[in-house]
Parts: sequence; structure tokens; C-alpha cells
Amino acid sequence: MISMKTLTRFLVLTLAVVATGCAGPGAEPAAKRPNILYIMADDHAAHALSCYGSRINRTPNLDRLASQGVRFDNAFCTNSICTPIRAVLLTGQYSHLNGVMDNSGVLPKDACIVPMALGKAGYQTAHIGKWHLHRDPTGFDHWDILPGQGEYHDPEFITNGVKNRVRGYVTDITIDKAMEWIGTRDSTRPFLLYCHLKAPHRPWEPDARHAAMYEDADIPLPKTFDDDYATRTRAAHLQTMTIEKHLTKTDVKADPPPGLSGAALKAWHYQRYIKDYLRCIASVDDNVGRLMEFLDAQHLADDTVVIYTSDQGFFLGDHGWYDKRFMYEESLRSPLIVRYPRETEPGTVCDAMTLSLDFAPTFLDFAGLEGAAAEEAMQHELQGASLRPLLRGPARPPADWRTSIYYHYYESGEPHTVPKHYGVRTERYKMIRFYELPGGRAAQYELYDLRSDPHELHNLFTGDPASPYAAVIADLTAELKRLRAKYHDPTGAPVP
Ligand SMILES: [Ca+2]
Repeated sequence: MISMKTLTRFLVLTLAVVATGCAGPGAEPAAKRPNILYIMADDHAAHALSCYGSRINRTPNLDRLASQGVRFDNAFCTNSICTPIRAVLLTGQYSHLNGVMDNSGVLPKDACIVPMALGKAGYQTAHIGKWHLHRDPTGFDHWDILPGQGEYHDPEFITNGVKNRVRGYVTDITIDKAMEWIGTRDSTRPFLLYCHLKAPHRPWEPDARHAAMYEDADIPLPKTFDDDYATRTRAAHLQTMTIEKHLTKTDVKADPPPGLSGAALKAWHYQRYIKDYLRCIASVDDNVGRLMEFLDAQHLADDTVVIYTSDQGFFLGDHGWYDKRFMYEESLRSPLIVRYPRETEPGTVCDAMTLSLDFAPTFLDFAGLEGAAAEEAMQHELQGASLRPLLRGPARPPADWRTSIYYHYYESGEPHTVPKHYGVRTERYKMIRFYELPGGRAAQYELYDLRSDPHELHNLFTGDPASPYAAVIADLTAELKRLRAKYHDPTGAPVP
């Protein structure tokens, strides 16, 4: 027997789907809902923000934002690479469900994405900056994107379908465009703005204002710069993303001094790369400060949820690498700062584990759509959880908050040759399974005790049933199976 309420809901839903391809509850004049300003950098590692304890740079504007809101210390991605994370962000689903598994993935045209649901709920929506989903945006009131990876200097944009070139530096321009859109929006309705920065993505081209930073001093080397991968599986030996051998002249922008070799050449590569990376971040930090001043001047700070994050982390010479992809901490972890004065306490630190999946339900939650209503509006299962219960601090997550995370990476080929892998991380342990190694090799595991080995230098995995880690491995294997079932992931070799 179908109740009248259920029937009505079904009819409303069906009509909405027919009309728009994406359901929603219609404009809701309910309690005042906040604006959402989501600022996402590209490849900005958490250990390159001073509020996360950076040893190599200062980020005063981002630090200030963190001091005014919540700093999440365990924010993780689900697949450490650019395009897939953008699809996770918009759909709230893992790569195997949203269809964008690697950087060549195209977001399906009929995908129901967050701006569609928030648009139906009465929000104005815009996407400004890097997009990288290989087709034009859909579902936004306004979009102004960098084609492909975008350019640092005098970049081309596509503004609501029209190509144009803008003189200047990409981070400045992206923030200018964000301010212009906010300044000219319909101020009677809340907004959702995705502001996606190109920086500090490769090839790390700084602007003139920051080009001379760090000129007179070397940046300290990371502790694991000379990791020899002694206890690791084949995967760490096979990759092609080393500071020593795989940075190109475009990356380092000069020929090395004659006669330099070995450790000295590796250190020279590192300095060339990391200084430009940090110079790009200095511009990001300045521009976030500029955007926050603008919000203050527009009297929008109290009613706007400001989020600063990165699509994933990055190796800053850690383990001798640049780039990301691996499930190791530097690449898995993102900075995540949320400020919303009506709900966050200044200076809160939250150590609950969050995932890229959580942004979609969070935005829907702020728009008044929770749980089943959020999934109804999106027309599919949302696999993450709203971060809103974590915002009020001090940091005790709800009793049912996740105690483990699941990760799956797919882009095994060139240019960086990181084999496909999935894994599970708990508060203390991480187990990774490289299930598809070249040459038909059998799958290999790595196990790390993050409490005693935070840099993941000592692989503890063993098949020996008498090992002191046998029980930990059995538990993590069971958890990995449980998570693959929970998230409906049939891709990759099954866990034996
Ligand atoms: Ca990225």
C-alpha cells in the first residue's frame, strides 16, 4: 500500500526529473540559508600551509582563516588525482560509480550534480576557474572555466561557452572573476560558488610579484628525501615521479650548472621545483586574503560558509618524489579549513576523518536537504556525510562517524607509472594492496603503523601467520572487504 505522502513525493520527483534531468524540492523560502564559497587549490599539500605545521613556507591569510573557523587535520581524498576528484566533488560518489576513474575520464552528460540540486533549491550557482572534466559544465547559472589544465600567464577562459583570453596571472584573475560574480549576483538568494584555482599545479609558474621569493636561501629537505624504499613493494620502485630523474626542463626552467651530478643534482632539482611551487602558493595565500577582505566589505562574512581545500595532497620531495597518486599520507591528505561564523567556533581543530565525498552532502545540508531528501534531490546515493555536525567543535565527531576510509587509484600508465591500488586507513594503520603490477606479478601489500611510523618507511606486511601483525592484517582485510561492499566497488581484483 503506497501512502498519499509517498505517492505525492514520487509524482513531484518524477515531474522534476522529466523537466530537468535532476530532481529537487523546488525553491524553498525556509530559514535563511548561507552562501557557500568553495575555494579549491590544485595540488596544495597540507604540509605547505603554516597552520598545518609547514617547515618550508608561511601562509598568513590561510592561517587567519583557520584561526577563525575549523581546521580539519584528517581530510583525505578518495583517488589522488585531479579529474576524478572533481567528479567526486560534484556527484558525492566514488570514481567507480561516477564513471571518472582517471584523468581522461569524462563526467557523464546526464550526471546529476550538486549545482543542479542547489539550483532547484533556490541557490544561484557558479563555477569559476579550473574545471578539467573534459566537457562543458552543466547545471550552473554561470561558468567561467580554464580549458584543460589552464595556463598561468594570460590564460584563456571559456565564459559561458565563449572563448576569451585575459591578460594577467591566473590566480589573480580567478579571484577577480569570483569577486565580480559575487558582486553582481542576485542578492535576494543564497549562492554556491566553486572557485577552483589552477595553482599550485605543475608547471609551477609564479607571478612577477613572488618570483624572487626564497632567492637567497635554500628550502630545507624533507626527512624522507632519500627514502630507498627498502621494505616497500615493487610499486615504489616502478614509479616515474622522482625529483632526481623525472622533472623536465619545463618544470625546473633552467639547465643545471655544469658538472652537477648525484645527490647535488637531485638537491638542485628540488630547490628549483619547490621554490616555484611555494611561490605559486604565496600568490594563492595573498588572493585568499583579498577575497576574504572583499567578503567583509560586502558584509557577507557572517552568512557565507567559506571552505579552503585542495583536490588532493602532493609530495614535496617526500620519498624523493613530486606529484601525488599514491595512498601515502602526503598525497592522500588535503588541507581543509571551514569558516562559518554562525556555526563554527574560532580556532577549532577537528581530527575526524573526512573524505572528498563529504562536500556534496555538506552543501546540500546547508541548502536544507539532508539524508533521504539530499539523495532524492541528487537522484542517487550519496556516499559521504555532511561535515556540518563536525563544525561546532570542540572536535567530538558523532558516534556513527567513520573510523576508517577507503581509497582506490586507477591511473597506472604514463606519465608517472603508479600501479593501480586500493587500501584502507584507520586512525592507526594503513594497508594498501597493489593488485595489478606489471609483468603479471602477484598482488603485493603494504602495511604501516602510522603511530610509530608516520612517514611510512617500514612496511610491516607479512604473510606469516605467526607475525605479531597477523591479527591487524586480518582485521584490515575484513575492513577492506566491508568497505568495498559498502561502497559497491566491484572494480580492481577482489580482496582474497
Ligand atoms: Ca590536483
